[in-house]
Order: sequence, then C-alpha cells, then structure tokens
Amino acid sequence: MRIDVLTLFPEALEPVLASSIVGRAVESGIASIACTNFREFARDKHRTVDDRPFGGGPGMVLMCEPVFDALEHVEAGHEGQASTRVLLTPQGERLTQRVAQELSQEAWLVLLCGHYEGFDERIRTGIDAREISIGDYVLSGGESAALVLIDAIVRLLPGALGGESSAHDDSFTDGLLEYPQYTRPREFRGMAVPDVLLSGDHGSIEAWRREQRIERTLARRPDLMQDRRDEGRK
Ligand code: 6GU
Repeated sequence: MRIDVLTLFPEALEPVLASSIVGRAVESGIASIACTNFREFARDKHRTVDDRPFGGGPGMVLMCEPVFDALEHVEAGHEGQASTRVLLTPQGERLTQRVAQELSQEAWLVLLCGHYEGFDERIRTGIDAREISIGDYVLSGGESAALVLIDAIVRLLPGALGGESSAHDDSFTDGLLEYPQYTRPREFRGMAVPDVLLSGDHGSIEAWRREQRIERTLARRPDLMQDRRDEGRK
C-alpha cells in the first residue's frame, strides 16, 4: 500500500511513521509512506498557506491553492493509478475498525490533514474525499488523527504484525473487547494468575477467554454488545 500524507507538519509525523509496527512495515516494503508539506506549494514569497476568514471571526483558514496544488503534484507522480482521498476533519465520519478495514483494502491513500481553525470549504467540496474524524473531541490539527488512522490501517496489512501474531482476534474485529492477558511471574504482590491459564487445558482456556470477552464487553461497552445484536451476530 502507498500512503501520501499532505500536511503543514511533516517533521512531526516522520519520526512516528519510522517507529514501531508502521516503521517496520515501511522497512519491509509492505507500506510506503511519504509526507508532503502544503507550504512548498505556497504561491507568495512569504510561503503563506492560511488567511483570515471572509466575514470575520477568529483564527486563520487553510487556503485552497496550496492544498489543491500539493494534491495535484502528489497524484501527478503516479499517473494512471487511482488514489483514495481522505480528509481528516472533526466533521467527518467516525473512525471505527470497520472503516480501517475498508481503507486497508485500498492500494493508494492520500491523507489530507486539516488545520487548527479549519480549511476553506472549497477544499472539502472540490476534492472528492472520504471525510474521517477519529472521535468526538477537538484536536489542534489533523496530524495526530492521521497517525492514528495510519496505525489502524497498516497493522491490518498482510505481514505487518509479523510472526504468528495477527490482527484477526483484536478487540473490535468481532465487536468484542479483548480477554485479559498474563505473563510471568505467576504471583505478583499477592495477585495471582487465574488457575485456568496454568491448567494446560486448551479447551477450558479458550472457553474462559471467550467468557471474559463477553463479560467485559457487557460491563464496559454495552453499546458494542447492542451493535453485535443489530448485525445479527451470535
Ligand atoms: Cl480528524 N481533526 C481534528 N482537528 N480534530 C479531530 C479529528 C480530526 N478527529 C477528532 N477530532
């Protein structure tokens, strides 16, 4: 998968994208990720990318020209391929595991990071982009949201998690939270590992884990339980 990120702060994204699972996926060629700075496409000598809003009001608004120019430049480098454009905005569709799964099927994503105060509405209406929000709270810019989205997508790409681990039994993949995990020591400050996990009985362990997942989901996220019922799952 190819991912282009259009942003005012590539230097904030690059070290995170080079670390951990995402960094390893890039190194092994599973994903290729490039950041492009809107500011390189500013048209004046001050490299202006934002301006005061028409009609007045606080803050600055990201301008059309540098965004359209950056997008067209990035896409012109790959003539003939179709990109899927994603605009990161608190007004977008909420990111869920399902949305991440859908986007992980695409060959080429172009992510556009919004700006503190907002962007010119014609960026939204003039670019055919899927608009995505990572949750109901306000971030200063779309950059941290883009990192969240990239992490959620890249770890779903075949081979990204490596070894025997897989995203298949993650929380949310089937609408349930994860079961609790333990490692050595068997007892820590008076807290013991549940006996069943030490029993060697794989059938009982599997049953216990399933029970734990259902119990936890009911207790902590009854909304997820309802979603499962609505989708007709067992
Ligand atoms: Cl994508 N951007 C901003 N600025 N704030 C957000 C968001 C995105 N998603 C949730 N809050």
